[in-house]
Amino acid sequence: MSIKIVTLHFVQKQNRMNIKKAEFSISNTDVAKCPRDGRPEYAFIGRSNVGKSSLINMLTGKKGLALTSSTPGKTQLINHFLINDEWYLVDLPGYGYAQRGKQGREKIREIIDDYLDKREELTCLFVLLDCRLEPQKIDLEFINQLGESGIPFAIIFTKTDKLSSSKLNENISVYKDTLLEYWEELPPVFYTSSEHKKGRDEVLDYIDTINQLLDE
Ligand SMILES: Nc1nc2c(ncn2[C@@H]2O[C@H](COP(=O)(O)OP(=O)(O)OP(=O)(O)O)[C@@H](O)[C@H]2O)c(=O)[nH]1
Ligand SMILES: [Mg+2]
Repeated sequence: MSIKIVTLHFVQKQNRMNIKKAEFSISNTDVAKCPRDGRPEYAFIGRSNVGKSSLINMLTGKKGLALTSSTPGKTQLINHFLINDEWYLVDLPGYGYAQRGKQGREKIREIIDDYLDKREELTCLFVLLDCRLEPQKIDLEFINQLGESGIPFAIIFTKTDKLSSSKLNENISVYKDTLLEYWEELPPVFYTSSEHKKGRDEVLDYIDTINQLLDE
């Protein structure tokens, strides 16, 4: 099976985005109650504990903006953060957390699927993958589903501070080969460490370039 994915590929301009303002906007489980101002938004998804909330704090430079925890299952709502009064970062609950039980997992999955299905403002979804792990079935299935529903996405490998550069390269190469078994091409890929503030400029510049294209 070869799925054609929708990605936003372009030559990135070297403009450094400046986060002048980052503020919490609203949290809810109901996509109909998300902000209705039409601003573009960029959401973070991935398995529980992969580092979504930490990444939002690292990108915005505000440590306590999104709540984080060493225990999986911390984020349970759709959280909107307004950036520079112009666009949103969205922290989503993680999928696949076993301790939540089948019912709990299904409820979270419904919130996520509803958001992905209905939220027209979603401009790019960043799928976070823990760089230490081999390709996980749940992540591959999730990404396949994005391909089928035509949602533009990019991949972020998180927690890169936890691996040596040789092990990191090895893991990422295995991951890319696995992705290419399913897809014709790779989406944009980023490498981050919230601990070492790595990958910040690359992710923010990518968002900035898309925002500028939307303004044209
Ligand atoms: N070493 C290291 N630890 C990280 C990094 N990012 C996150 N963590 C840690 O991983 C744990 C989970 O981080 P969160 O940001 O809460 O993860 P999440 O994906 O938002 O989790 P849920 O909200 O439960 O879905 C915390 O203990 C973080 O300190 C990173 O880049 N490096
Ligand atoms: Mg979280």
